[in-house]
Amino acid sequence: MTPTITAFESSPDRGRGLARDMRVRWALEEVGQSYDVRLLSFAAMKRPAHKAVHPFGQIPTWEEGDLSLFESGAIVLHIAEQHPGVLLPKDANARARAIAWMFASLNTVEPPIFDRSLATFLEKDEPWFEQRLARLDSMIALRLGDLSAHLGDADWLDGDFSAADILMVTVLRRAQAFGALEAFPTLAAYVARAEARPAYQRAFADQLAVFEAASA
Ligand code: GTB
Repeated sequence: MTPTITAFESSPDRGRGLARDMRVRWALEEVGQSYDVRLLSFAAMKRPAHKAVHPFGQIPTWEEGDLSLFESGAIVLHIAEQHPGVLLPKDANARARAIAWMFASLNTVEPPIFDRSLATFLEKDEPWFEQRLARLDSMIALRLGDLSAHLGDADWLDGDFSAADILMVTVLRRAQAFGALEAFPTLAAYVARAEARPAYQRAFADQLAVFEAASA
């Protein structure tokens, strides 16, 4: 059965692949699974029909047969589990480590990066904005410094390319959009290596085509 995911009808990122459907599209391309996309306006996301699938009225979601899922990390994990050995190692310990990196991407690295993006358009008129920005920037630099040290000369986070790299790279691309990778060439090279993957490029082209069609 072909799964259906949801995405923005017209992404506010103007086709830069920064919304979280990108990580789901990329995972699907890596495992060679075709999929359908249901595009949603902001209004449609908040309607009961979509909130029955996503309790918080957001994208992305996943529907396949009688399974519906929300949370991009859970969806990427589900895709990886359906294709053993492609996006998660078969070895139990290596698999556990890859899953730890999936959580690290979403729980440890993404929060200050996402908060900074949000702050720059929701809080920029607040009197404490500059202090908040400085605090977020230093937290981001701390996380990126440790991540860069972990990566070192390795191509991927832990052995072979995995679902963890999909999540981490999509998080880092968000940081790259505001220049935070300039001080971390190891991470910029890691992102470039991932972006060179054919599966990434197909996913990127597909989400860009949605934006271009919407703005034509
Ligand atoms: N934790 C959830 C997950 O990982 O799936 C978070 C989902 C989420 O934040 N979805 C966002 C959404 O639906 C889209 S991705 N927002 C609409 C709403 O909450 O009403 C976040 C996003 C939005 C825009 C950009 N951008 O323009 O650059 C980047 C990322």
